[in-house]
Amino acid sequence: MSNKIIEKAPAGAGTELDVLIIGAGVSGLYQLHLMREKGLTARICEAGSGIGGTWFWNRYPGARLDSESPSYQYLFSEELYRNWTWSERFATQAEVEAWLNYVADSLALRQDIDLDTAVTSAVWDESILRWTVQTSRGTTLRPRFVIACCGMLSAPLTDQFPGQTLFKGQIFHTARWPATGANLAGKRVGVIGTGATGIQVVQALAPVAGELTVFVRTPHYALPMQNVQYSAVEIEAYKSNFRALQDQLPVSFGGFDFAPEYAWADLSPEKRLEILEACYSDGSLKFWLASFAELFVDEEVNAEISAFIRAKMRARLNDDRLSEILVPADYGFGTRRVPLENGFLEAFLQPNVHAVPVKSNPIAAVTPTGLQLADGTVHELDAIIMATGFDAGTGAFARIDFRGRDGLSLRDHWQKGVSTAFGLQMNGFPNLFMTGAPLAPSAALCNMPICLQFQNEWIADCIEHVLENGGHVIEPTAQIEREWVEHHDLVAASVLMSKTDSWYVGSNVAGKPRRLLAYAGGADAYRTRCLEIAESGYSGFDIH
Ligand code: N01
Repeated sequence: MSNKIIEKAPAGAGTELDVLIIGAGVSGLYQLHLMREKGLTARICEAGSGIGGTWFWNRYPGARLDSESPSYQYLFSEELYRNWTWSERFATQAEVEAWLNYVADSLALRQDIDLDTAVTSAVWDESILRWTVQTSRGTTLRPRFVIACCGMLSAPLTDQFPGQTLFKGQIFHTARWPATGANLAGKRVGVIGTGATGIQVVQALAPVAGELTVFVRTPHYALPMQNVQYSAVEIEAYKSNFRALQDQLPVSFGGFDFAPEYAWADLSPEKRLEILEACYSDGSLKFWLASFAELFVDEEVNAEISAFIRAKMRARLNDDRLSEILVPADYGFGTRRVPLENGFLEAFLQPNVHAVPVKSNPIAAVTPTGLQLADGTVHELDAIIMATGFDAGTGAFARIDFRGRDGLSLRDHWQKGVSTAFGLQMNGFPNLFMTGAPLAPSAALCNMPICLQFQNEWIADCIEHVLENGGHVIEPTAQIEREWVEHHDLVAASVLMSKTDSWYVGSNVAGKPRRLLAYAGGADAYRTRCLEIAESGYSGFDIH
């Protein structure tokens, strides 16, 4: 069966485009498809040398999905869905990257994608009602609309320690992993960071590295993944479920096909435990997102569920010293992004894997031969892996020099406080749209493709509306942006994750104003609000 859904599509070459899309990841690819469907000329500028966004850049050992493959999907075409076959429940980075290349080929998108082309600046020109966009290739484009699909987690925190350039061995950030791979077999490898990325790296490298030393500042709750290779029967079963996913996921709280079924307060302690055990055994994000909704808002419930996970972790480790380093003690389960793991804790039981606590004795510098801690201890290493995370939400947008009306700088705008209207637009930046940006569920409190698709579709319909009604420019009013930020903050104040330090609130970047980056009121409520705006003729948005 042919993978081609669209045999021919209009080329968007030329400098005076209708739409410039930044980024060829999950979001940008679909946005390009939608723009073509609307009959608009559009191109993607992509900084990477391949398609896939996050799934192109994050090719570190062990990288894989922790949403289930069949629901980490585009839902607009059953043919597209059925013609790709996932081999396992939680697919590897390589498989997700291959899938996105399949999508690009099936929709004939490549002809309108410029790889190795980073957008460096975008300046609004009021005299011609267009953006002037400069790229790293020295080209200039003049689109009417810019849609920044830059990614929520794509500005890696690379330069973190004094002396990094002096290191004589190899030094990597996980989000800039070399396409040719890295030969770490038998080497002395240091891993900095135990977030979702560090966890995947550690469990992948424990059997490979000669000595693996893991520098742990804040331990993460470990939730075991139950991965399975799909049989032919299971493949047909998940493919046959497409219509149900299409109906349910977009209107769900978090873009997943599970939701909490019971309230904690209604159940006996025995029944609560039974549900926790069942969700735990499922080996998916269900334990976090669909056991008990109260864990996000109620400190007592959260404390009990945190204690449940801690006990599981301690039992797995069966080692007081390791438990002290690796079991979280000072924040509640689910108040940081919960990753799934597969043998992460057990890796530390191997003789070649060492946990080094660095909270009270922090990493002070990289030396030519290793890492030095504040107390002067040096760990000699052949390779250092920085799983140190990202300037999330704002970072990928702010590294582009966006200048809105009257030269307003996006960087300056956000330095005072991260603010958007629905994570889709900002006052002062006409005809600039964003996906995966702060103050929307797609800022990582959601199964990303599901929430991104909704934003892509809303933007496409919005641009169509503007043009069909003879408009040239759309921009949210300062008032509707303020109202959305106030509503966002009200919801954020009710969830415990606002109180815990993590990239969710920007506390991992020095000087970043604190605000919960993702809208926590649910993808379903967000969708309803955005659709109301569209149905009202975009009230709160100035169109002229
Ligand atoms: O980044 P992180 P990540 N000294 O910020 C530590 C998604 N994702 O790349 O917590 C010592 O979570 C830092 O310590 P602390 C997912 O949404 C998805 O792991 O700041 N340590 C922390 O341990 C995830 O949440 C998948 O005290 C330092 C780590 O580095 C998001 O990406 C897989 C340090 C950073 O953790 C980001 O995850 C992977 C220092 N100076 C990622 N500086 C999937 O499975 C930082 N750290 C789909």
